[in-house]
Amino acid sequence: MLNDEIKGLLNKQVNAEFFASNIYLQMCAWAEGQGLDGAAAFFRTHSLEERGHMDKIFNYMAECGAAITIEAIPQPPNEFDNLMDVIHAAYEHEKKVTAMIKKIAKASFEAEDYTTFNFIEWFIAEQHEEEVLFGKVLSKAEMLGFSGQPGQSLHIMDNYLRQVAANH
Ligand code: OFO
Repeated sequence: MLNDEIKGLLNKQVNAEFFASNIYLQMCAWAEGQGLDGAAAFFRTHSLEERGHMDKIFNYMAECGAAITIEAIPQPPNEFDNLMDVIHAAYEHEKKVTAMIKKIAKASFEAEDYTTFNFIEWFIAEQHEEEVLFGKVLSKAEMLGFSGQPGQSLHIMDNYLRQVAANH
């Protein structure tokens, strides 16, 4: 049985994962428009992953008999200066999600709701993985001296993101 605070936080997270999925889908669309196939594949894969996160929380709430409300999802940002700008925005977004997940962990621990605490641990590990992933992409960009401008490093970054998408 979930308490009201945890129900509220989980419901908020369901909607936040939808939003995250749309953010990455919009980034995918932006990359497609720039002819960056590798980046598009990377963000598409990520968009689907976020949709999977939404499903996971949705199912948990349904199993617990908690009411779920799907809310209006805000429009994601759709204007970016360049690929570097997109990568930074994605990394910042993941950090925000990590803070939300930690809030659920804290609330469930404090409420001695160890079932939810155990459930949300998967997301803590997942957020760590995602922050590491985006951190690696940023390090790669730095290593290449990539500023986001057209040129050989843009081509290398696009290919790198294609490989990451294929192996993730
Ligand atoms: Fe990017 O992990 Fe869910 O939101």
